[in-house]
Amino acid sequence: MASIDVCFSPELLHLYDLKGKAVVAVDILRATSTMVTAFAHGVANIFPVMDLEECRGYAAQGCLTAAERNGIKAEGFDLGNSPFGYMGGSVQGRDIAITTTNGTRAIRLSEAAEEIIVGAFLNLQAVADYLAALQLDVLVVCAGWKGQFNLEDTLFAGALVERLQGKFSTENDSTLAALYLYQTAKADLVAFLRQSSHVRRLEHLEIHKDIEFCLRHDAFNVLPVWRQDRLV
Ligand code: 3SL
Repeated sequence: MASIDVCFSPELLHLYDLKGKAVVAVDILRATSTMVTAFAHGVANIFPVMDLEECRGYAAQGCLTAAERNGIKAEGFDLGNSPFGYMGGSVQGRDIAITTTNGTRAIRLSEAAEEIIVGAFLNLQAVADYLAALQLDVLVVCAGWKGQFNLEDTLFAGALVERLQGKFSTENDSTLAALYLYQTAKADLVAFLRQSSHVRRLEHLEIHKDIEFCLRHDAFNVLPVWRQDRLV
């Protein structure tokens, strides 16, 4: 039986062998939730990049550019990192280059994997179904915050483990920790996360509705997958 494991921060990726594995990259608040929302609203391709300058350069090839640093839209870019910025129809059929503080980094640092898919609560069942069919060993790569552990990405990992129980071996300590955390919190994730550092950080920026939106389960049946240099 294939296994599912959880890497709590991209800084811990050097401890894992990604070869032959499926990585689920996750940054619940908000990068991967925003990417899933963008695909659900008709975006064609997403180029996740690590650096502001590189991102800016994609404008020359017709991409919309999106950038966030420390929770705020970076100046001079078309879009920020709020899922609501990707809903109006203005992104339909477009390619987007995006860089965020942690989420795009988690994706790019996972490139040695056999498959990279982008996960969020918003597409949780689509992720679970894809992995169940694929039957590769899975590593959930939590974006965390500047190298440190965070609660919201770990909760997503736990939710995914819960959906894959019986289909994957779930016996690693990190996998069990994520599962138990999710089972403790799932009755009211918004309340549970009120004390988390990133929710407090974002609340200073008054983006309550982003937080509540990003915690919705199964809103979209889309699955962003990494192909060569982009998510499709
Ligand atoms: O760190 C990231 O990649 C972002 O998702 C952070 S924020 O939610 O936009 O503040």
